[in-house]
Amino acid sequence: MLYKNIICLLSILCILTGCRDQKKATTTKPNIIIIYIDDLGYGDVSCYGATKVQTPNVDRLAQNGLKFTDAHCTAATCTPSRFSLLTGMYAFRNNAAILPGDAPLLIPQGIETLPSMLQKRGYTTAVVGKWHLGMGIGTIDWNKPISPGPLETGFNYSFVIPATVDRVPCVYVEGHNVYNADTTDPIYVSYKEKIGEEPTGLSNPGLLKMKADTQHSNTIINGISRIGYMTGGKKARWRDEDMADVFTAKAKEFINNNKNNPFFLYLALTDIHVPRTPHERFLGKNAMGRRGDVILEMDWVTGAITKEIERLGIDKNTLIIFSSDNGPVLDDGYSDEAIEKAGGHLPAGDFRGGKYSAFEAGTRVPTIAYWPGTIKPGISNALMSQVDWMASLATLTGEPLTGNAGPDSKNVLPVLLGAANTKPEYMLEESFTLSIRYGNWKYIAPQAKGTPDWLKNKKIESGLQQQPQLYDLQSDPGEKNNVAAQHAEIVQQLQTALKDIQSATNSKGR
Ligand code: NG6
Ligand code: CA
Repeated sequence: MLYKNIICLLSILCILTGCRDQKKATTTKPNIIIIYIDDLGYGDVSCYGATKVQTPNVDRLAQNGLKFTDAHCTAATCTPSRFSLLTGMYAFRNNAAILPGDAPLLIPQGIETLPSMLQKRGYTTAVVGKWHLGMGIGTIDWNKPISPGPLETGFNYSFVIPATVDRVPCVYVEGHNVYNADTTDPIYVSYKEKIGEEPTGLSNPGLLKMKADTQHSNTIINGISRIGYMTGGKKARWRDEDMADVFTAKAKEFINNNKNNPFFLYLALTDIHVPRTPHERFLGKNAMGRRGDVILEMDWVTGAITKEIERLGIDKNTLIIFSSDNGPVLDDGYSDEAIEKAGGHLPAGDFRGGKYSAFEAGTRVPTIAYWPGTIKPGISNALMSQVDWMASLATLTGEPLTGNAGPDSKNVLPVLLGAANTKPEYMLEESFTLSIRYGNWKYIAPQAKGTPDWLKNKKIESGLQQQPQLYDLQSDPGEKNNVAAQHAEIVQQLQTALKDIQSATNSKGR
């Protein structure tokens, strides 16, 4: 009787204090889908203020989910951001920088990753889309099984392009093997010298769909010159215009195969990176030209995945996180009239900089967490970094990370699910230098060399200066007034915090 009474009392207490909901949130294993867009800027979708392009499917996630106004990828370029997202480790600890298409696997073997952690908790995991974290050891032979790669990093299934759409080899890799490989037409790749007899952008500009700068003027594949040289593998080559459809089909197949068990899908789209090659059904559909068309295409994919989850009746058991790997860029090597046709569109919203920049728009990206029935629709102004997703998803799916797993990843699950940020936290941004945020303060560490010429030539504001920079984003979101001289004590506080992060060697502060 007494036992029964205690149970009854505990149940009432639980209902009153909401611990039931908490229990549900910490013990369920929802499906998790990360839709990761390439180079999507803060202002590139209509729910974040774009007016020249409409993104109804992304907007639907924002309206029915949690829209973050101060969420960040960890770096202003792709490889470092993806590295941090998948390992819970800052990229500078592993010297992660933009990789060529034939680079070996960057993720150290044997470490816990976001997907390997989820695998251990019973998830089936997949990566579909852009990898850009290297594969193999040493020189890759594209005609043999390539390992280690995504499958050795915690994914049960992988269907990826090795690097970027503008880099060779222009083939998909499924598991360990080039997809549609033909042994009678072996693939060779070089980033050092021209190989094979195929035309290049420099030798045969008349064959090009889009003109390109010198770096993007090597082997022509599908009428587009690339970075790097490639020969062979004709049957295996992708057609850029089909890529969004191919990834959508593979993603849907994976979702269908795993609809009855917990799954994690990292869907890393290649839109809206250059070369911007929308499928014909999107071409010319937006007044901004190809850059607008690929925004429509990525919105379509987002809708296709959301609808598939609903069709299967698993939407209430699926957390979708939508975000980007770095800020926006208009001219990134191809003449696609992105600048000429922008027509007043602000890809970075009210923020300064973009891809390759230490200013806010380098890493502040559209970010939405959508989980009908669990995440209450709303807007969150909390500061959040993708490096913290690994620890947060660990907490969501069972128990916190332990040991050296995700050394820089902190559990911010309450923030991800909608709680307001309670206390200011430090947050790192990487972009040829290190910056640190604390509340509305933003400190950009000086960089001895200043802006490199290739960024100056593109008229990209790198945010790199030889002096310390401090901005108060509350009054100056556009980072126009460097107030370092007026706030020496804040500069010192942030420099010390930055140094502490740089010198930390273990899971300090988790
Ligand atoms: C740069 C390329 C750029 C793009 C970028 C990677 C040049 C001059 N520029 O090196 O076109 O491919 O790498 O973009 O080669 S990212 O989104 O994957 O980081
Ligand atoms: Ca990118």
